[in-house]
Amino acid sequence: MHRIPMKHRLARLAAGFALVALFSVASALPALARTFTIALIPGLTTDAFYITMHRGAEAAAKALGVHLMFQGAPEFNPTLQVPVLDAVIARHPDAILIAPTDTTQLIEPLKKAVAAGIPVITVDTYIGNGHYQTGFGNADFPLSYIASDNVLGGEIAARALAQAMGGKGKVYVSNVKPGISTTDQREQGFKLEMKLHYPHITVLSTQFNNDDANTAASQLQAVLARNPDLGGVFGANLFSALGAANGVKAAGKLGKIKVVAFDAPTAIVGDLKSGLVTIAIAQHPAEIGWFGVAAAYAHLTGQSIPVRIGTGFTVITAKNVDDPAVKKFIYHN
Ligand code: T6T
Repeated sequence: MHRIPMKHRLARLAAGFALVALFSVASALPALARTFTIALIPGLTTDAFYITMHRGAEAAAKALGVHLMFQGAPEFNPTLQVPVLDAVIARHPDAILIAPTDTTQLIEPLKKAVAAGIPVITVDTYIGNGHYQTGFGNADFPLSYIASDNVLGGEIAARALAQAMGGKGKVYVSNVKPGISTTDQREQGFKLEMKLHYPHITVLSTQFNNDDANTAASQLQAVLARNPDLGGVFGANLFSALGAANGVKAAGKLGKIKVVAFDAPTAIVGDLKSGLVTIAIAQHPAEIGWFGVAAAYAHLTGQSIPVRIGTGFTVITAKNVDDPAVKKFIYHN
């Protein structure tokens, strides 16, 4: 057998090592490429809706090898959100995902992000009229809007409440405050549906609770004092719904005043089972977060992205709340 001299064998071995080393460097190259940082600024940090959205965003960030920054204010309030946004811009992430807490007050602050070269995508809520990349208006600059169809959500709520009330009676909307795209649209969809299809339902004045469940509960009592025949209430977001439901319970009107809830925190499960709440309209916040990160990543890597990504609802009742396919849409802290 032909024997290779030791000297040559060592030389071959060295060449082999060099090749392996080269390949490992080459395969490590993508890992050496810069990791994108994407910031997610929620409406507020302590709301199960945004906590669940954060979880979805984290899942996408992990899958894509992105660093996710989560910074927010403790309350749903533009005065508190703008300084958070400014601080995030100063850290210069590669993209910003934000749930703007006001349709007009966040326009100028977000322009600063664009001026700093940071692309903006809005999640859950929008600025301006929510029509982006149209070439007109002063708020069309975000690249995409990823959210539920909130007008449709309001329509679903109206139908459910009207049906629960046998198509007649007095109702009102328990809402956060004007100027928030999501909750404004839910109220709009609710009122339109009632007007078009339920002529025997009277919609009383909206009560604004500033995202405070205790305020929503006392407002229920006050509306009831003025309207002893009150038949239903639509809680247009998590705190409005929980508060309205608590108000109904405290007034001893369980089952008499029907409650339709937007959003699905864990507390809603008991309220559905006890009959306090007729339906809860769960949004898919994890999906919003996931697609938010995916869209930002796609943009950062040179892909074009949809200007609007619509996420769905899951309508939860006492009957289906234990079904795992439904239960998974309950928000978690
Ligand atoms: O309903 C959600 C969100 O969609 C809305 O914009 C603000 O309120 C919630 O976060 C629930 O509290």
